Amino acid sequence: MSNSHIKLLAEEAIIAAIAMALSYLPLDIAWYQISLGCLPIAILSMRRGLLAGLTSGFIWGLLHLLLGKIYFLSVIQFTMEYFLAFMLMGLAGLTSHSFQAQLKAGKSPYMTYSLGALLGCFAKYLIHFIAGFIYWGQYAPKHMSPVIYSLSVNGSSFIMTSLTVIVIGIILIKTYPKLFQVQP
Ligand code: 218
Repeated sequence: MSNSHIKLLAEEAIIAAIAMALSYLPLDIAWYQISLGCLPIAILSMRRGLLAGLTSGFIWGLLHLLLGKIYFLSVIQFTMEYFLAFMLMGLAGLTSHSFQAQLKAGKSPYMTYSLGALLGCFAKYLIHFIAGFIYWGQYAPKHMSPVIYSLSVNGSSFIMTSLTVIVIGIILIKTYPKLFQVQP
């Protein structure tokens, strides 16, 4: 393994650890949650690209298992929500190339960042939504269909998490753009 590979893997692991620490903040507000750990994964995905984002997201999910911070209803539910969903936050890296090009050219990268962040959050909460109506329906209020229940819980979590990741991310790009660029 080359030096740069080791550096990259260390970065992915550190970002996953920061995301995990943020998962402990009590951000289960009303019936929805803000998953603040999505922010460092989005930043790493912009900085290092799709594969790095997916890897770091996967480690973030793995840390939930190692630290026992999980809800286990079935093996498939668990695999979907703690490996697939967390990993898919790294899809934010799909816009990494354009983001880097815009930063370099001095063009505004905010829309590109926001689109990537939105994609990652959407994919993550789409998996939670699907797991939600298949496995979490028993927790729905009486007379509410599991699909509507899951849509309201995971749909609002998706909106609030995306807004948070986009707003704080844009502030960070404005104030500290170096965070989003690998230094030579
Ligand atoms: C309706 C419903 N309730 C709960 C869950 C489980 N869920 C939702 C979002 C995020 C996470 C990961 C840990 O924060 C989990 C386990 C669901 N999918 N649907």
